[in-house]
Amino acid sequence: MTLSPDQIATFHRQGYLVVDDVLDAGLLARIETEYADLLHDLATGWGLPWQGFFPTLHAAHLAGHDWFQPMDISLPGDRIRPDTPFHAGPAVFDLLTSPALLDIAESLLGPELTSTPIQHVRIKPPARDLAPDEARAHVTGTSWHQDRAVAHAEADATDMVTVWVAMTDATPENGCLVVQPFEGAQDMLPHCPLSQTAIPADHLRPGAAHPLPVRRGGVVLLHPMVPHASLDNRTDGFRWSFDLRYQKTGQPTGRAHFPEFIARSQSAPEGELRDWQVWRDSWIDARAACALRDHIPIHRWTSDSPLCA
Ligand SMILES: O=C(O)CCC(=O)C(=O)O
Ligand SMILES: [Fe+2]
Repeated sequence: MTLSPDQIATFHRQGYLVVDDVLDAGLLARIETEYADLLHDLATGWGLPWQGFFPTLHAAHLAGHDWFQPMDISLPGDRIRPDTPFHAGPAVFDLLTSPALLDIAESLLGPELTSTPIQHVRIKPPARDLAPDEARAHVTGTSWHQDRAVAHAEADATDMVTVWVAMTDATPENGCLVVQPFEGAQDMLPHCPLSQTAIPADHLRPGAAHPLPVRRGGVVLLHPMVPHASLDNRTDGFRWSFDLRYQKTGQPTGRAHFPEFIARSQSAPEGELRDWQVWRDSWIDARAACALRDHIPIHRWTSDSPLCA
């Protein structure tokens, strides 16, 4: 799905764009099946009966199992071990390389597209079931930030877009995204390493937060400089999304210790990655390399700024 000139202009003016009905039902179903198979195996290991995807995930969560990292499509920002689990399967690879998403990314970035390794799944349980100290932005609400700010500074000039994919309807009740729309040029704001890396409230415009509900199969596009957060999930169900990122090939991703790949190339199509197992193996290799070296912080912010007191 190509973006119209109006949509492209709106994206640059606001810093975000909601696009409905992007992904076809077949791909969504294959992703669900892949995640159900994954959770089925995890549940077997934990001695939990299979009750269907969300009920089993709920039971695993209440029983205190670490279900998030084995389901994520990236390695963690903290210490990586030789056996840190993650998920890289064929249906997720089909999502990363889906023509529908690449056409959107090409509309904004041109025809030489790299899939960046800054990508996650977020399957968020009801907030009432979270531990009081749960801080992970992949499990609970996400604090205000700019995506530019949570990559390394070497990528500050990279042409990049975040593509946030709704696997379930996202609503203000279940924890959809909220943005602070651009009002002219947007600087990088300070971020503080609080329980999450977050923009201090006095650097945000009061009352500017704008919720972005989107139906299953739709996407939200975020400019790397747009401040955004997500709401708490105040429903009884799970809120499921993926956030993926595409950029112009040849620029730094801002997370060089994780693997990127060429998702589309007009000039050299033979360089496009087409084999999901090669993609999975690139993450396995990155894990082995990271496990052997000192931990690499995933962003630049430290708590000694006066703003963070
Ligand atoms: O889904 C969320 O909670 C936050 C997502 C986000 O910050 C992003 O996609 O960049
Ligand atoms: Fe973000």
